[in-house]
Amino acid sequence: MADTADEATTFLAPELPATTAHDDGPPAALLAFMVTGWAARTGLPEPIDGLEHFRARRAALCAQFPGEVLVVPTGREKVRSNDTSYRFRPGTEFYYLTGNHEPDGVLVLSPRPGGHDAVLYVEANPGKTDATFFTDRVKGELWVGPRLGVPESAVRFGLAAAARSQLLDDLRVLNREDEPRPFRLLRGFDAPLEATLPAQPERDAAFATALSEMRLIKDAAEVVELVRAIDATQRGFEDVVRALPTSTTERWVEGVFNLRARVDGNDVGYNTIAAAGAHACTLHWTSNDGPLRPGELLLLDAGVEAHTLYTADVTRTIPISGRFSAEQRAIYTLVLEAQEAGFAACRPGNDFMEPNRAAMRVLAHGLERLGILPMSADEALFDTNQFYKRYSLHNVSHMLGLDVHDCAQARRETYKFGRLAAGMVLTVEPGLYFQPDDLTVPAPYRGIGVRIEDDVLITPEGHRNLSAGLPRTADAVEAWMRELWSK
Ligand SMILES: [Mn+2]
Repeated sequence: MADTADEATTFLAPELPATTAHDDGPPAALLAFMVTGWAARTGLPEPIDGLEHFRARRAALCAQFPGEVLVVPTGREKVRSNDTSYRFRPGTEFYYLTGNHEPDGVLVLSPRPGGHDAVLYVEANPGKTDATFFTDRVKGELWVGPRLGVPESAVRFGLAAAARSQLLDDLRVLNREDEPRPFRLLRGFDAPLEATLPAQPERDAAFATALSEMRLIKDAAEVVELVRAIDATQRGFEDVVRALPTSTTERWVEGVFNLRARVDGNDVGYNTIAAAGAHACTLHWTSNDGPLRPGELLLLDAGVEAHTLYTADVTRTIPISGRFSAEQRAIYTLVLEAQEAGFAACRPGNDFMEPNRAAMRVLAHGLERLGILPMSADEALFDTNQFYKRYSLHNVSHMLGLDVHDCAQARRETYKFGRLAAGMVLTVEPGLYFQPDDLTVPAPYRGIGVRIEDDVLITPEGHRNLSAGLPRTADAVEAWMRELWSK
């Protein structure tokens, strides 16, 4: 990182420590020199693609809350250590309604007769005649690149824009004591803003729920972006297979996949799970610090997040040396059969949980057939037993979209106990995991973990597997690896 003169203590955000230990402020003469002699900025940016989709989403939200002020912040940069931050990722709800990627923004929808006015509050770009461009290492243009600015944001995102520094005054005007207006705030993103508004947990939770539930059905533009993320993810999986003969660690696998995510998308949608051997039995193994051993399986659960922040969520379990052993193949084939049963239950009108029930029936009977289940499948499936879960551990579906576990604030009656409908996108991801120390499992199967995960769009006729470009059967996986290795 750059490490030159600044006046850090004056301009740093309060949550960041000063850097005066290694960095003194610039002399006044230098500052006066720095703010002169710059060409004027010219021109306005192009509007983002699909403005009409963002506008339609705002209108759909406002229609649910007539007469109320709606406040949706995107969040702020978070400190990783000392004075360095995590890479910023916009708040899902804010992005869904605006298309804006910058930190610190707040969308305010305020009621007027017949609807709402939208104002996007953004960090202003003071330009290079203001010394902060040079002295503010958190927001200064010379440190982190230019902010879009207020008039530019209005054009780019197709709505009225104002400086973030005006936000609190404007909210006070909207919320006058003699004429208070009901308002809703999306909490959890912007602590300084939250501190200025009275707590109203139930009303704000209902607002978060509405924002989650409106994302249950994806519009056409969202499906296009999910397909884009999934296609990039497929390329990432191919990269990993190509690199496998010379890869020796899980960390290498993670790096290969994540390179693709950063090149073809914004980032990974969640921390890559590169789990070799018995690590696959840890559901969210993200340390990825183990070796790759010939003869073992590699479970890769990874997704590219597109530039538009929609993410894929795909898992393949592949034999590191290119061929499944007999035991590995038996378990793999059973998980695949369970996934097929799950797919078959993916159609409009079915319960959200029906793919799960279908997959679990297949798993339980298959485990009985293989002599792994220490009781009958019927006994294991009995609702008050659910013994099969010792080996299957998790349900097979969750919604997918801007968040990998999308629509998480939706009510149970609309999500888990709701019905599938055309336009929903969900995963189908059965798995079997035999812990290496599980004495109920025959020894040859211990330490085997298999998950197969695809991303499915519910269509009026049934479903479409959006990640069908990656092979799924054991034979097809082996053939795919051979083919990639022969090139
Ligand atoms: Mn998943």
